[in-house]
Amino acid sequence: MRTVHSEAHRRRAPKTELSGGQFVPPYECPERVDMILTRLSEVVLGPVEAPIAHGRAPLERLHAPAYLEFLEAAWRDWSAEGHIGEAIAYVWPARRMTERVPNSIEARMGYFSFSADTAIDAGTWEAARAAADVAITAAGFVAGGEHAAFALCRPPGHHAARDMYGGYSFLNNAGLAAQTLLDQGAERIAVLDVDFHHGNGTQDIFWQRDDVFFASLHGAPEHAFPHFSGYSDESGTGAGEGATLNLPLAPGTAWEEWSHALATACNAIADHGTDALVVSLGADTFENDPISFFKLRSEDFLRVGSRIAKLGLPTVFVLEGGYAVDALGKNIVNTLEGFEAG
Ligand code: Q9C
Ligand code: ZN
Repeated sequence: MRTVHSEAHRRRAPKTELSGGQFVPPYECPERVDMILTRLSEVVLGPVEAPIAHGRAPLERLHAPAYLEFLEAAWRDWSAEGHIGEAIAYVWPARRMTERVPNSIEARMGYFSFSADTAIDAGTWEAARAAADVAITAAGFVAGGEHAAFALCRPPGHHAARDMYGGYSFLNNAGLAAQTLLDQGAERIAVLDVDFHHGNGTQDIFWQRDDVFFASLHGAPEHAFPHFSGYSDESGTGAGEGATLNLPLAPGTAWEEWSHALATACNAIADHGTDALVVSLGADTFENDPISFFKLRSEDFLRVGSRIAKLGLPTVFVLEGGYAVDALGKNIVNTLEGFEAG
């Protein structure tokens, strides 16, 4: 399969992440992509190619224009206040407070986000746009007849909702891939989210739609970020009723139980009758991931790929999380190799 990748991801290199009451070097770092590129160069998977720039129009299919305007201007507006540190939200419109859209940057940071882990720096918008172009380009390959493609993108996307960033995500790369497949002729798409965390953003974007079936395996919200979504009773609404499937799993979940949930998700996708598949591919399910609590081993990722291949669907893999950086190349590429081996 072909891989799409842009060096512009390096423009996102914040120095800070608020974690455990301290500022730490961000888990979601440029070296993650280096590890995957190195592993890709060691195996025979296919070429690595640059994305096509698609501009703003595809972003506006899924994200609110006011949100995109906010993201584009956030660093400039924050810097203009004379702040020394990176742009981090710290006040949100919580219960019973007003939801009117504010003008001041410190209020807009909270209005357009849901978590404080994600700092915005000078290159964030440029990198997020390049990641979206990577995902859209990879989806275009599959829409054009390729059996599969890998969008090697960062920052990740599955936490990005219609008008909120957080969880290291700004633009919903997997959602953009799904919308691209629909716009180029598919009638029904499934998004299978195997990242450790719940894909709250993807769920939000497709919540009321029946043309994108969303299935997610993730750490149960009682114990895991983003905490306020991903319960098993969240199943969509309106036309989208039944088109969302959440499979929350307990701390310590290892291959046997995790793979059972994967089979449940894959069977639901098969039953739904979709034309193509988008996989939100995170490897933070790995046993040594520093911020997660599942226990998958590196060899298990081969089996993840081969189980997904059994669906027999044209497939776009979109990189999400995975923070055990030294093992990330192996774990991600194992998934792709397992898929290619069938
Ligand atoms: N103390 C993705 O994997 N912060 N995002 C966790 C732990 C958020 C993960 C804080 C983790 C977001 C794409
Ligand atoms: Zn994750």
